Amino acid sequence: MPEAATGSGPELRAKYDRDGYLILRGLLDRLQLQELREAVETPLVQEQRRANRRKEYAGLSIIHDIILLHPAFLKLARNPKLLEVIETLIGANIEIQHCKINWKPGEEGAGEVKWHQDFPYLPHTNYDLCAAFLVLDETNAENGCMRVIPGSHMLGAGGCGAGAGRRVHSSRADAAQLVPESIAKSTLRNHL
Ligand SMILES: O=C(O)CCC(=O)C(=O)O
Repeated sequence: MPEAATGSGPELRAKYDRDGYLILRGLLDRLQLQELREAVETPLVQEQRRANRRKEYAGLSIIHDIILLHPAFLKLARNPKLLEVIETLIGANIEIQHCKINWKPGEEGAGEVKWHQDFPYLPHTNYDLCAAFLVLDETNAENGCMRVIPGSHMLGAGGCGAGAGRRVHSSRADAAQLVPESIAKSTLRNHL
């Protein structure tokens, strides 16, 4: 299991600036998680999941603007503990830029999301953005956890390949092999 980040606000901020991500545990309690797990099982959400299955990603299904579909997700977006951490990282006056839920089949190669950076998808004039990623199911290397390359945000945004710079050039993605096994197995994001 990967090491969770702990410490004061400035310590969390320093770790985030250095590595490009933080792993936090216990932000939500059991009941809050249960509420979200029940929300994803509701007919409305499941109907959208089936409708949005993406053939080109071998079964990955994405519902954008999930906070508009079920109030449990809006409640999550307003969770004071979550907002407190985000404020520590990027400052106050937080706005949602977008939100979504991803379903990945838990089989090898199914629903694979390739190495990429988010920033070129959401060009902004500064870097006061962060992605909050919550895992609702157990996730590990075998069932396709998201992975990150610690510190690779320092390579810069969009400079990672020919063309739009959204997908990462394979030589950069090879850097994934440098990620310590303990991190690679457990980190949540497949991001540079
Ligand atoms: O779930 C994953 O493996 C990656 C998801 C992701 O990177 C994204 O949605 O931007």
